[in-house]
Amino acid sequence: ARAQIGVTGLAVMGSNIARNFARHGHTVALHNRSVAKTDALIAEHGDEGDFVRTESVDEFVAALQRPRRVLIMVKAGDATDAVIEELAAAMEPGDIIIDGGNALYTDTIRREASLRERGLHFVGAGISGGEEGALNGPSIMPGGPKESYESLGPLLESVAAVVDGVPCCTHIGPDGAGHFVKMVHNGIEYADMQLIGEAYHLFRDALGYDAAQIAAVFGEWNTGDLESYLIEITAEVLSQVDANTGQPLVDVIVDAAEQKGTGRWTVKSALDLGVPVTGIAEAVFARALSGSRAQRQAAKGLASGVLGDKPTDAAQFTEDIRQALYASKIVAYAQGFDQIRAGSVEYDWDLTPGDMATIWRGGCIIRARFLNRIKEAYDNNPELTSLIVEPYFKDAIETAIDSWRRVVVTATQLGIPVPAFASSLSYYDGLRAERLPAALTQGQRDFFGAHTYERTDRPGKFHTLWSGDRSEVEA
Ligand code: NBP
Repeated sequence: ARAQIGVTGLAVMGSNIARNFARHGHTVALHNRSVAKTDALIAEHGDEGDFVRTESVDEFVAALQRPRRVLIMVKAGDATDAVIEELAAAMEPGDIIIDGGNALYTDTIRREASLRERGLHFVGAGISGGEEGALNGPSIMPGGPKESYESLGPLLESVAAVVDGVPCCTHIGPDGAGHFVKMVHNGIEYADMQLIGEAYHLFRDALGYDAAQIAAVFGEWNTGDLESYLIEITAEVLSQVDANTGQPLVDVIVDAAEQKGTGRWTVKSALDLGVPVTGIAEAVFARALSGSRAQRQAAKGLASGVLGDKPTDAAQFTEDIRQALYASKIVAYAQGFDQIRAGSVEYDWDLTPGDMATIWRGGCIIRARFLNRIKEAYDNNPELTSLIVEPYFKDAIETAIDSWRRVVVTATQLGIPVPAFASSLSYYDGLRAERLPAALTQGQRDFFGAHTYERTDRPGKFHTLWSGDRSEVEA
């Protein structure tokens, strides 16, 4: 047995990460359900490093040095359970199974518990960066037992992206912690993409810019505070011209966004945890709305009730959109980090939020200059209550606030939907409000359900005898 790591599941992600390991000098055992993918990988890239071709699971497991380390990169869900079962039957106590797929973190918790009983280590590792990241350096979020990271960490860190000499990989926390933070990462990615989409919509419909003009603005933005992978690829997508029609490609793509489910998972988890991730939720719903073809067809031609004119100062409105995007992005991250903290408490994971900011700086889809600021914020104060009160972000929002409001007002007057910009602003206004209408909600709840309320002037729980003499009693 000579392989340091085995990879099973050699579709695009698995084969790229196997090549990444091999390019870093590791001997990699290869396995796939259908041997054709294994052979294709060896035929096309066998010269990139030392690969061990295997056909059966037994042969695959026998090719590995102990403790054996196997990375599973198959379709998330039932396939993962099937592969784990086959591997576990062939492996021995102390061996490590890593699931690098997009597993739901509760599945990871279940799998970890069941494999622990059998003496095997199970590491649910979130891997971000798509196929390019898998090959050239992804951001890796491994959970599972801390001991397994001792043997696994150096191997994973050797293939991860590196920023300022720091690998974008660290032990996140026990059992499902790695897949949980990967899920929240994907939720933030949804919010970020939606915000960029809303900015594009405003350029198109409020300023009348064509795709090439908008691409130029995003290209320019990518040299400043907004510098990020998503802004960069936005400029590239908007610049692409369709070979068939000569039109900008974006103008011939059907405007119905699909989703694979990680954004939805993030919102479901946030609902359970009671964390208001409004930006992520609006992003998930905006995709759903775009795909509501029957309703959109039926709603065509409904009254627009447009008030006011399009902005006349394009330079000013462009800067307003940039500021609104930045402020809303701060809110989306603040909400995501709140969810990470809440998950940590709920599952007793003892997560360090600053670690996420560090390992998301490179390799992953949401990599951005901005994450350095979040890392600094958590370095300065690991117990930070919310990103929006940290001095740098507080100042950034103060600078942006007028622009942010102008963008939401203008969009509303023109009938351009901006659910993520608007809900992020409402979240901000909600958090900073002196008095929220929740007092009235509590009164209503007490009226119809005797749910009680607290008072501003003395401790305790109280109930008004609404159907009696309306005097107040202590509950
Ligand atoms: P896919 O998600 O398309 O899965 C294809 C692989 O799963 C093939 O190797 C296939 O084997 C194997 N497989 C299936 Br399907 N059912 C199986 C079963 N019952 N037993 C054994 N093997 C089975 O591959 P991918 O796009 O490379 O993604 C791999 C994982 O990485 C997924 O969990 C994905 O969510 C995650 N991920 C993907 C990206 C991305 O950008 N694509 C990014 C981050 C994470 P076969 O060749 O024999 O059919």
